[in-house]
Amino acid sequence: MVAVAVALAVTTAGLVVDARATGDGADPPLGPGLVAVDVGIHHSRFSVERVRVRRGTVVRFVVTNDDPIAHELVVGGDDVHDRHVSGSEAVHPPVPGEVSLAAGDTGVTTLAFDQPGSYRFACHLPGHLAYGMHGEVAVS
Ligand SMILES: [Cu+2]
Repeated sequence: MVAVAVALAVTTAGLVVDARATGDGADPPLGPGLVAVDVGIHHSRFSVERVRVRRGTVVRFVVTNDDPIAHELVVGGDDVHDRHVSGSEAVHPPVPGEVSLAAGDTGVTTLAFDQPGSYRFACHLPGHLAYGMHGEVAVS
């Protein structure tokens, strides 16, 4: 099932936790509430493999593309990725959970995770997913 996507007007008021936290490993899961997760892209790899959050967490993905080529970050359930795997959407409008990144660009996308489960983030530009540009958001 798809995560319920909620577009939010994200403010910089002190709601965002340490942007380097991912809730992975020994860290407790992030949330609930609004959290920020920094995701770097370098040599067509995401710097983050797994993000763990509690249900009811709104994740603000701050994505920095260090590469000299374009990338994207699309996050959601299987239905979201099925729609993108054909690559028919070359550039993403401001849809929650989807951001396109030109070379050297930084972008932000925000998605609410209201249901427990395993969601994925990926870059669906041709060949990038197969190269390994994907990760998981685990919602407990
Ligand atoms: Cu890519």
